[in-house]
Amino acid sequence: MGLGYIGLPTAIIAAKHGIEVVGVDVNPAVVEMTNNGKLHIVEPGLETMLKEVVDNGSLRATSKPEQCDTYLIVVPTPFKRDHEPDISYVEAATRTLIPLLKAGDLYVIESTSPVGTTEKMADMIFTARPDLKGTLRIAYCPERVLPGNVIYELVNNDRVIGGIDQESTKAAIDFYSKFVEGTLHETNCRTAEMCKLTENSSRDVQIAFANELSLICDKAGINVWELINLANKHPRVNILQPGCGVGGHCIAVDPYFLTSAFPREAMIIGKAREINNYKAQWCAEKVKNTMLEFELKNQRKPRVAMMGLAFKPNIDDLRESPAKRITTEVMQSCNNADIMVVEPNITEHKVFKLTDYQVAYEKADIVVFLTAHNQFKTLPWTDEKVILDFCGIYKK
Ligand code: SAJ
Repeated sequence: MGLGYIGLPTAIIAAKHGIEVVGVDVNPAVVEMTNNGKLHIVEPGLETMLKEVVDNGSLRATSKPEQCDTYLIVVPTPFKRDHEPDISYVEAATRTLIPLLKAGDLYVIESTSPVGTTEKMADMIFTARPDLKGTLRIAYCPERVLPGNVIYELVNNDRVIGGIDQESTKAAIDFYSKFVEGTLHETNCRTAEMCKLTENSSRDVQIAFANELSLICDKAGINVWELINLANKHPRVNILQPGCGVGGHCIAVDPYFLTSAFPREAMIIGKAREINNYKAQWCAEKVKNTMLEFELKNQRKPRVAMMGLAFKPNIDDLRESPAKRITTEVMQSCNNADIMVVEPNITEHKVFKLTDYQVAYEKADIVVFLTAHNQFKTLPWTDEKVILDFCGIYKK
């Protein structure tokens, strides 16, 4: 249920391993493209596999769920304005399945969800279908694949599998063992839900620590890249890399599932979110101040290259990207300054006019590195330009 960044690769991999898969999505374009063997997401090597499983009939996409034996809920769980988690897609998908469920079926939620969601869905199902009590297996199994490496990680990553009871956990283990070679770790559904939130919140906190160091070092006149490199020489220290903020649909989102459910207890987790969001504002201010200083010194407005829009290096995904937010803010704050926008991983953008990265670098007086794309690392450092390196291109 859901053929997005996770659901579609999961459907394809399961079909590749001999499981007959019906892929359900509310978006008719996704259904049509999938049945035509065309990917609607970017994932290396996946389209060949899609064509294979569609051609041999082991994967079929449709907009209406059909009676199966195992149901995976892989729909989005965004959050609302005030960072309240929104599980309405999980509820809606579950509701459409209730009439189809039969004794012995397996129902698994994969979507990142607030602690307690699986039990909530179990209550909803058993209230509508008391006949299924004790025979329907219900579990939670989060995914942890890295976009761009999904095929390998879906098969090889360990998985955490938590049922509402022992039989459910076992049934889910039996299912995933058909295509997962990583170790399948048994637990209960609340712990499995919490594990996903813990993994991503821990990363957000670690990144916040690195970003906080970058603020301190900027004020202290210390090269933060050199500092972190030296501190990490300690055998048990592993400080992550500062950036221009934290983007994407995961690390920047999942911690709110904990701060909204446990506002008094999730203190570091909440503060880390504030720091990572503040870092993007701090970068935007830095760019604007640097532009003003240039104008005062040179009696003309600077030509500025904003290098990178994607939310992390070497991908084309701009979702929740701090680089995009910073670029927008800088462009809005300085009329008729010459701002060149660079993103080598996309060819066009409906809002930004894109400039080739080498052309922008040559023409710019101020070069702002926002996303550490590999192409940028080939650009030579020069004292002729003002370089703001927020993502460690040169580590100077
Ligand atoms: N970032 C930094 N400094 C770092 C590392 C990352 O600023 O040292 C930034 C990145 O630029 C990006 C954001 O953090 O804006 C998130 O980057 P990421 O490398 O965590 O990538 P995601 O969000 O695509 O993937 C994460 C992964 N989770 C963990 O590493 C714990 C992935 O395994 C999860 O499956 C994914 O979230 C998810 O779907 O939950």
